[in-house]
Amino acid sequence: MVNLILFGPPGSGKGTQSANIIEKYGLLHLSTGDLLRNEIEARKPLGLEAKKFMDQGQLVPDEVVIGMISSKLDENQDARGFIFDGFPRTTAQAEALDKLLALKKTSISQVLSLEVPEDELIKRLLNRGLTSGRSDDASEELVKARIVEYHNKTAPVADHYAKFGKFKKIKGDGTVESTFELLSKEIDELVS
Ligand code: B4P
Repeated sequence: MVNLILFGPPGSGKGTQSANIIEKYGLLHLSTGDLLRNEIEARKPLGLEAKKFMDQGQLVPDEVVIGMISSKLDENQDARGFIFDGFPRTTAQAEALDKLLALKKTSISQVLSLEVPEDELIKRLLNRGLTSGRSDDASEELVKARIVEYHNKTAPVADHYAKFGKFKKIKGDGTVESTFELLSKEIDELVS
């Protein structure tokens, strides 16, 4: 079983590359951003609570996202592997994920971290905001708040996995296709 974490700041291409990865490798995609947006669209209490944080560029509380991932792992017992996109975003989430996977007698195979300069991240997110209708892409101020949140709370997750030799940086500022080629090289080694 191959379990990947696609890691990186907002706008680094996690969602974009996950779509390519699931198509090529048949892994099950778990994106906490997508799951939260589904809850908001369905006007569920969890979504309405999460929206307060997302609209300010802040992370949603750990217990909310950990609970969501735990349910999804239970619902998909037969998956041949998972790609975690946008999760874990804090060290507490990483520790919880490790425990949930250990209960299923598996673990994270590799963290692939998309490295993109900050000015490119801002450009991409503001560009997406022109058409996505996503409130958290709406202004430069909000986009920058998300990047600050990433540096403060999410970047330490890299050390958590680097300790186990499971963290790998991937150049993410090329085209979607060239970045996918770099990711594929790494994933091919894991699945072979
Ligand atoms: P996410 O949905 O994870 O949002 P994201 O980080 O902006 O997405 P991503 O990085 O996947 O976007 P992509 O580059 O693919 O999270 C949204 C919010 O939900 C968070 O701020 C937080 O509030 C909450 N949340 C989610 N998970 C959480 C958790 N675990 N804990 C707490 N809170 C959580 O796309 C960006 C743009 O770049 C697109 O327009 C794309 O087309 C473009 N792009 C991608 N690759 C490109 C390339 N190579 N060249 C040019 N453009 C490219």
